[in-house]
Amino acid sequence: MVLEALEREGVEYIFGYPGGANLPIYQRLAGHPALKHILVRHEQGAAHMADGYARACGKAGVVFATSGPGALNLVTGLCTAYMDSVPMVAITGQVNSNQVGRDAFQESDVIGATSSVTKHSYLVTSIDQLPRVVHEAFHIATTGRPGPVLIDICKDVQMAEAERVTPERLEIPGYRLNGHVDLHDARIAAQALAGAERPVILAGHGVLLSHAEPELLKFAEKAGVPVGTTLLGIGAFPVDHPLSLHMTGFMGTGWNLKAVQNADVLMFVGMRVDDRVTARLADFAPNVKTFIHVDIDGSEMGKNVRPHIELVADARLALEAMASHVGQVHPGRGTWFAQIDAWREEHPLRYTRSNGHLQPQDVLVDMYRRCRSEAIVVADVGQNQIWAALWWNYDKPGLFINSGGAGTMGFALPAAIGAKFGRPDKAVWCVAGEGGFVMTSQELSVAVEHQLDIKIVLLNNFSLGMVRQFQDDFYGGVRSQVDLTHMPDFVKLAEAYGLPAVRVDKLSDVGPALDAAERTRGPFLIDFRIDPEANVYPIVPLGKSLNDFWEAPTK
Ligand SMILES: Cc1ncc(C[n+]2csc(CCOP(=O)(O)OP(=O)(O)O)c2C)c(N)n1
Repeated sequence: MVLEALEREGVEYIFGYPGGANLPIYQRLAGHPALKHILVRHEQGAAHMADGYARACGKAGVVFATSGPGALNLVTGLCTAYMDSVPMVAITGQVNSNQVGRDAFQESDVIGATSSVTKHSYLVTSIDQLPRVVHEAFHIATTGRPGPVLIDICKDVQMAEAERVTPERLEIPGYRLNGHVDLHDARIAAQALAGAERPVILAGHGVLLSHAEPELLKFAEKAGVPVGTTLLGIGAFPVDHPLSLHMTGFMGTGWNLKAVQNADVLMFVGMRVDDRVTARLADFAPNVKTFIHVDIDGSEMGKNVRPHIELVADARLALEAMASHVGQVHPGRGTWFAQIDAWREEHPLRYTRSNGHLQPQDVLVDMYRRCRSEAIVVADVGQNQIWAALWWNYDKPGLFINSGGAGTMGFALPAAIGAKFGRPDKAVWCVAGEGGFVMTSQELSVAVEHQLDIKIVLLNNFSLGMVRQFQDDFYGGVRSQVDLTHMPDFVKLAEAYGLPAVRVDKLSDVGPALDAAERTRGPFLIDFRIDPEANVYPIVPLGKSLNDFWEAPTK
């Protein structure tokens, strides 16, 4: 019943790992050839693969794990998906229903351990609940604000027999979807932005999830409003568009932060306005008279910044409604654009080029030039993530995948593998620091086993770079436990797993190494040994306001 329900949901891939408590399901897998099972090397890898798959192709990612340690290994991956609103269905095996709560072998309270990082969860103790809960889980995971749903199925239920009764309609008590846009509020919001002297829109992941990019572009152009994105919202608005403010937040561009801090009307769309966006909340956007918030999740309204106008709605529908009610655009708009241009000139993105070391930007700019706005780039967490976010003019949606909310090191490699399964037609590049890479590097076996065409770009700075930078910049230069000089030889490591790899430590070798990666079919790894002192800029010092951002040194 479980596997048939997955087939009916159109599932193609399951990322999973077997064990005692889910063996009955695994025994039937061979009878369902439409379901392709990818055997991971660690359950965390399965969750990130399902996550990368879902982000790349838009369908829910599916995960299998056994009870106890198997299921608990999913927690970080579930949290990563939950924080970034990624649709996922995780099906875990549980001990027999009459053994629950009796410390049976490999028993753990998986529902309890995961309830704060799942959108919903089910403990299935009776065959009568199947296959209904599987269909409900997909419905909940993929509708409204998407998220992971966990189904914990007792082993005796997996072995029970019953007549299959597929529900014709899903009725989930308390689960209401808001498909309605309040046109009055949409008009007021549109007119507030169009009529403002210094308006700004910030767009988040919700714009990508609702495929609202064309509506956002149309509204912004019609109302003449500059648009910035969050880290997760990258791709929601073309970075090379004249109205683009690029990335916002505490590692955002200088001209974006200046615009936000001087705006008089500010709209958030499809985002939760977290501390990474606001920095010191008391000083956030102090000149704004009207905050507007558009989000499908009503619980986001006023969670961090209280809006004057709320639109609890799907971003695409809301922006579409707003675009037809723009009205008069403020005559002083040209002055606002000129001011933003001046800030762009005054605070450009820049980096040190001539200290004899390979710079991460040297690598990324060449890599991105080859991607030609077509490849999917999956970044890990840390400095590599922010460099990968800032050093390319993303002009299309869905090409940048990263763990923005949870900031999960170890995300990139398995998520890149999942992304490649989800979008086999796309080139997939994985960008990671060596610290995060080794957290899930066992999944290289999966890439090799399936000869996945993914290119792994290690930005190896011999340290936990982002933490090292924080210690240098904000903790008086006291470096504590950030040294990663004792790491494997990554070329040999790759060879041990069965994929080709090269090491690069000078600029002239960057191009040839990327050429080799592009020429090679299947996985390829490049260990770029970059400047160990390279830092991420701009950056807002911890606890400070967006006004206080630091820029890269000029030399
Ligand atoms: C699982 C996990 N543990 C710890 C952290 C805290 N953390 C954030 S960035 C970072 C350093 C990452 O180092 P590396 O992977 O080498 O990337 P770099 O910053 O050097 O690019 C750490 C330890 C985290 N985000 N995730």
